Amino acid sequence: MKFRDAGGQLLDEGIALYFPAPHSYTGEDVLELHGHGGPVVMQMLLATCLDSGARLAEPGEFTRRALLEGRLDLAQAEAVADLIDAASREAARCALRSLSGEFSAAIEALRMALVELRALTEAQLDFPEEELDEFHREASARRLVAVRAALDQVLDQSRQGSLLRSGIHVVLAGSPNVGKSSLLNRLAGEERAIVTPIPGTTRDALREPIHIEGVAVILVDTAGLRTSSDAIEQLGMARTQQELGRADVVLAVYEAGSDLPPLRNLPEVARIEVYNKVDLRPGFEAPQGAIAVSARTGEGLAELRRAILSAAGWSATGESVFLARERHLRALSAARTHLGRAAAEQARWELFAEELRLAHDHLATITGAFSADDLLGEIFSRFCIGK
Ligand SMILES: Nc1nc2c(ncn2[C@@H]2O[C@H](COP(=O)(O)OP(=O)(O)OP(=O)(O)O)[C@@H](O)[C@H]2O)c(=O)[nH]1
Ligand SMILES: [Mg+2]
Repeated sequence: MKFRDAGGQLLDEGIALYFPAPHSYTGEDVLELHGHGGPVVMQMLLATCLDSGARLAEPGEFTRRALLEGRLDLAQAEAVADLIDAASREAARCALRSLSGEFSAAIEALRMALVELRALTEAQLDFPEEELDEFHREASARRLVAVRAALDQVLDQSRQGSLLRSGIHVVLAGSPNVGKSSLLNRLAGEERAIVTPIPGTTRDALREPIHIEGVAVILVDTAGLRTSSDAIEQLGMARTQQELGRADVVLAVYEAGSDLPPLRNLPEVARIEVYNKVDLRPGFEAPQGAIAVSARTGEGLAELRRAILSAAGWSATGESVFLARERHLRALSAARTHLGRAAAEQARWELFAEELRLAHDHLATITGAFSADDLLGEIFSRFCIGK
């Protein structure tokens, strides 16, 4: 059809699609105009709509409306933003699964199990003198064990998924000249970092996003650690320490066959010991658990890639991973803590019931069954404009 402005002037030709409620994304009446695109024509079309009384959507407004109309729950709404922001194939796949409601269903199943357990418990509170007391206690203890196991599983799947959201931070650390920058270049498949035979080449931390088996990994090359009086090098080493503080996995890089002292003061995170330059040491055997590689020939790199994923806790089962947000992880952990307390309070029925209630409330915040308005505002303000 032809798009014209208020004066009848032709703007563009395109399609107008009408979605009557409730068969639209938001569940309301929606009219979509599809033009030819191009910034100028689009701007004119938009200006004409605005002049006729429309207004621009706020960030996340469509999804917010969909939520308020009950088309999506909170976890699904967040999955929309995750899908748009997905930085890797795996992340996009997981976001889509959350959007289709898989994560919400898992949370809902936990919540329902808790509701049943609570119903059983509260009934006991009303009739404390009943004879069946002991029987009920045992039944609820059994149910609690099952709910805790199910929650642990969801938490585990969510922790894995949270790695997909943010990408796995892998920091290369080691003495100068062991080949950290060369390894980064090899893993990235590009000459990103400067490599020279001069110890102390890298002065600043360098980040390089890569993918390993479809999983986003952020490699960080750092200044080699040694005692140095060079002011720039010292600043560089301070950055190395900062980066180490954010690492999910540390690659402690050594030179094969040289007896450099082991790295000290590494953070308490997963670590892989890497012996580089094995091409110079034929027959070199890496110590137990360490990996021998050559940035020059590429030897050992496939093994190193696999080791990075497994050290980060990524298992390639893929299918059952939830793209959880920090908020979800916190709620799940809080629920877990309360269930743990409930297990310890089985002799005191009122406290047991109260802990169950608290666990239930935390779970409910994930899908938004009882969410406060400010939480909604916080979530939607991070959306890209419109959607
Ligand atoms: N033969 C051989 N040489 C390597 C290998 N990896 C790195 N080198 C050489 O070792 C020297 C130092 O490499 P870099 O990658 O700059 O080492 P670095 O650990 O980043 O050093 P700094 O930035 O100074 O801390 C360069 O001359 C590289 O060509 C390897 O696997 N085999
Ligand atoms: Mg370097």
